[in-house]
Amino acid sequence: MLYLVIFRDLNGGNMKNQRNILKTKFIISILLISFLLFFTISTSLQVNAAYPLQRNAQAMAYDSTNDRIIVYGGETANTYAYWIFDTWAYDYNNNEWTQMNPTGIPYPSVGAVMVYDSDSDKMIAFGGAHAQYYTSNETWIYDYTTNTWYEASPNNVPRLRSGHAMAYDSESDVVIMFGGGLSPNQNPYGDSVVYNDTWAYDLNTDTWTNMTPSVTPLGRGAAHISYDSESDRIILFGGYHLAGSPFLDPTGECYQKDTWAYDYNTNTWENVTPSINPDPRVMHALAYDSESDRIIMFGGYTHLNTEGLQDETWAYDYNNQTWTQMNPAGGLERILHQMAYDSESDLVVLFGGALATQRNDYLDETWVYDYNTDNWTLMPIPEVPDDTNIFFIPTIISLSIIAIVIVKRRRNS
Ligand SMILES: [Ca+2]
Ligand SMILES: [Ca+2]
Ligand SMILES: [Ca+2]
Ligand SMILES: [Ca+2]
Repeated sequence: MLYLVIFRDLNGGNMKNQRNILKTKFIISILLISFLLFFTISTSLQVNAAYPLQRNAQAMAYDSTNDRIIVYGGETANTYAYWIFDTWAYDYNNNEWTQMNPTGIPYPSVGAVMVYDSDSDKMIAFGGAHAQYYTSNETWIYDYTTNTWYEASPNNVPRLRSGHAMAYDSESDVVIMFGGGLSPNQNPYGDSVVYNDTWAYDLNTDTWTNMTPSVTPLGRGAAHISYDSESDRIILFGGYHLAGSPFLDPTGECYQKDTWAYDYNTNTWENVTPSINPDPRVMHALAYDSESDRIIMFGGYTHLNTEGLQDETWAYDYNNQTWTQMNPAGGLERILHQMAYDSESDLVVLFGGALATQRNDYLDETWVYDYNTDNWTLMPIPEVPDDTNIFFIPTIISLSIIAIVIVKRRRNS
């Protein structure tokens, strides 16, 4: 409406000033059109997507206060140029992804691990890589309610790493981190050293503590841990022990199939020895279904399978120390995906991952797993929100006006 008001005022001029008026109209129209086009394009780029880009090695966790799955970063193609730094929130109840465009953006993008601190209602992310040759030991905090990322400044920080594992012990209100590694050039895709250190982070005091338990699992990267709240134990499975890319192990000896349970209260790792073990694997994901009291494990990579990629679903019960292979419909094999348990909906949500070891076939699918019915469901692709193109009509109107102005100007000259 602004340009209509301006044009009405300008029309008060006499015939002498007609050319100047037309010139002014022309300039104003150009300015308005440029602004609207710019706004339309930039707005579309930000919100046009109804769901996140395909990716792997992203960070993901469930915010139980707000009933949202939060996803941050990752890589959307297999080169450093395609690392992404966006934050998304997924609401399973409405199958709705929202791009958050938060204040503050963490630098670590690929391989940062994020967990939800339910006591503080904050996401806590650690490590990962900024870019080629820059592995991180930064601690970043995300608050969904204020839509803000900020970097914490703890005094005592763990070494630089990626490929580590993290989980939140809600009974003790601490984040537990185990292992990971670092390559000499800080390339996140293959480690030359792997760690076996256990750390605890307390957000309330902004303190990392090296726990130095007397017995620890073998050092490893690409493992996963998850917290069993009923038993108050952190459960670890898999990972690779030897340095180097996990894809380059010809014998598979570095792949682990041991199950460990960590109790923060006693600072004790227990080597659980279930009678049945899943095959050794790396780059899988774990999530704890608190309603069913089971750790759910899905996917990953193992040399024992000729194709390498796994589509197995397993459930671990710490109380009985048993792994049970589930039998849902298959075909979702992948690596470097992430999973989080939506406790309000009683479902494990899976997002992203890759379909090839060269990570050249990336996924943008959202799946949910219901342990009670042993069923994976592919969520329908969400539609682009209707209000995305709210600037489309004003742009068309502006284009029409400028066309009329140009025609009039030519007739009058
Ligand atoms: Ca505890
Ligand atoms: Ca349990
Ligand atoms: Ca359940
Ligand atoms: Ca939900």
